[in-house]
This record gives sequence, structure tokens and C-alpha cells, in this order.
Amino acid sequence: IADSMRGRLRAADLHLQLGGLDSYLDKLACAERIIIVGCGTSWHAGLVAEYLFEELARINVEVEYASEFRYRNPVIRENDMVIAISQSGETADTLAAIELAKSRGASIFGVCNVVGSSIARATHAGAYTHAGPEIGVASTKAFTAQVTVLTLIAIAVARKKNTITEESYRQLLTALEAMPGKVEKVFEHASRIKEIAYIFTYARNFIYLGRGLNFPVALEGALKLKEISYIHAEGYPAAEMKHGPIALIDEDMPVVFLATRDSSYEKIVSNIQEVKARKGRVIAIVTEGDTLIPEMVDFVIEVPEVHESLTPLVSVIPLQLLSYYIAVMRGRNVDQPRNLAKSVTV
Ligand code: F1P
Repeated sequence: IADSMRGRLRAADLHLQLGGLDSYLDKLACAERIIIVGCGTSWHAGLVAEYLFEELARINVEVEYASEFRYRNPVIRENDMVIAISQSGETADTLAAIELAKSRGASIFGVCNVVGSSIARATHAGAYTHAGPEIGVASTKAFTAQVTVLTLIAIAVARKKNTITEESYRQLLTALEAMPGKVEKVFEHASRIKEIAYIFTYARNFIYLGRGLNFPVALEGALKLKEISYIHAEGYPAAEMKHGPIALIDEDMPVVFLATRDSSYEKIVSNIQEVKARKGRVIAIVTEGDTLIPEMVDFVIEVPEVHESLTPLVSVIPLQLLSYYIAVMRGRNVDQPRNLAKSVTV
């Protein structure tokens, strides 16, 4: 993961790294709305991009499951841009969503991993993620590579639109360049994550909660667990909990909180209190050096401090590792989970 990021971040100038973005930067910067389409993990990467495009570039974004979008009668306006995200570049639903948007005059920008794939060819322009081949069926490094590329695009568009200051732009670039080292640091906690996986190997359900940029990470953590361990898992925005899922919490319910030190920190602390008051067993992903949350919860996994906009790139990794260890301990084939295809081409 760190290597694929390093490759993506080496050049000092963003334009040198994103190939096809050059010809589309103006279009993206002038877009009134960006519609992002994808499936599964790629859809989650799109949700991260939604937060970043809105926060940094002040563009209205809608993120659509390609599998729904293709069967709807969506409104697509002249100044809308579509971004299609796919690891394999062969997902039938995403390809059909692209064809539908094209037939209504939209310009499509692709974020794909596989060079020359059907989706890469169907889009008008694009940037490859260059994450290398995904050996397993479930996307892991593809997610971090997609988020890295989408973050670079959001920053480039924000700079073009002057919605971020030169100082913020430089800060983001410096923070990005430090990311491969930060990701490597997460792996230093692998043995702790393995111990936690051992304790929860036979759990029947899991809930994942996060706010802001960590909400899509919660969804992705739950999806990874479902895909490779076959444990039922749900991801929610932590603030949604009180609107229903809180009824599920008892001493048998493991709850994974994305609780890094960012602008949602205080709110997450009170969400953790709500779960602990109902005897939920909490595993919290916290920022290194946090002393408050470790006092409140049952298990903690630390991730290094990063720029807030880059949080998903470190916070997702403990969740991928947790799913991996639980699945291996349950005797699952993590590379070839049952019922799942690498490219869903029907
Ligand atoms: C989308 C996806 C993956 C998932 C599995 C099935 O694929 O839903 O996210 O892990 O492999 O397909 P893609 O369009 O990103 O290749």
C-alpha cells in the first residue's frame, strides 16, 4: 500500500502525476456538479471524494451506486461532470452507468486501476491509480490508491478554483508526501490487531461507526468484514446511531469506532459514551498519544496523526487488517471469498 502511494506521490507537481487530468482540470473546475459512480469499495472511495470536493473545491457532489444509477432516469445537466471509479475497470454496472451518462451528453472522467480496461476505454479522460494487481477479490490497496488519486484531483481542482490558499495547498502536499511512512507505521500495530481479532473471531455481528471522512471508512470496514469473513457487519454515520441502530447495542455487540483526533473528536467521544452506557464492547481506532478514549473503551488501535483531509488513508488500514485476521482465524479463503467475483461483469 505504501509503495503504491509512494509511486503516486513522487513528482512534486500534481499535474505530472495525474496524466489525463491536464485536459480535464478546467472542466472539473467549472463543473456545477460532479456525479460520482461506482460499486462496492469504489463507491466508498467516491464518498470520501464527495467530502473532499465539497470541502476543498466547494463543488456540489452526488455519489451514486452505479447499479442504481443505470436503471434510473437521472437528471444530467450540461455543466455536470461524471467521475467513474473502478478497480478492475470491467464492472458491468459502472460501465452501463457511464454509457447512460454519455448518451445524455455528460463528460466522463475515469479513475481505474487496470490500464486499457473497458471502463478506461469508455471514459473521455482519466487518471490511473497504478496500485498494481489486486491478488484478492476484495479491494484493499485499490481503495487507498483510489482515495489518494481522488484527493490529488480535489486538491488540483481547489487550487485551480482558488478555493484553498497557497499555504493550505503547500501544507496538503507536504502532508501527502509523508503518507507512505505513516501507512507503514500502522503495520507496526499488526500483532495487536491480531490479538483483537482472536478475541472476536466468533462474533456474529459487528457495527462500525464514524463521522465526516471516517463515515465512508466505517462503511468500508464493515464491507471488508462481510466480504472475507462472512460476519454480518453494518457501517453507519455515528450520529445516525440514535435514530435506530442503538437498539442493537448490548454486551454481545462489538462496535468499532473511528475515533481519530479531528474536528469530530468531541462528538465521537459522546457517541462512545452512549455505546458504553449500553454495555457495547468498543474497539476504537485512535490517534497516537490519545489518552482520553483508551480510558473509556475495551480495545484501542493507534494510527499516526495526519492532516485531517487524509485521515481515511490511515484509518482504513487497521480495519482491513482486522477483517483479514478474523477471516484467516475462521478458516476462510481471504483471496477467493465465496460468491464473489473479482470483476462483476453481469
Ligand atoms: C467493485 C466491487 C469491489 C468488491 C468486489 C466486487 O469492483 O464491488 O469493490 O471488492 O471485488 O466488485 P470495481 O468496479 O472497483 O472493480
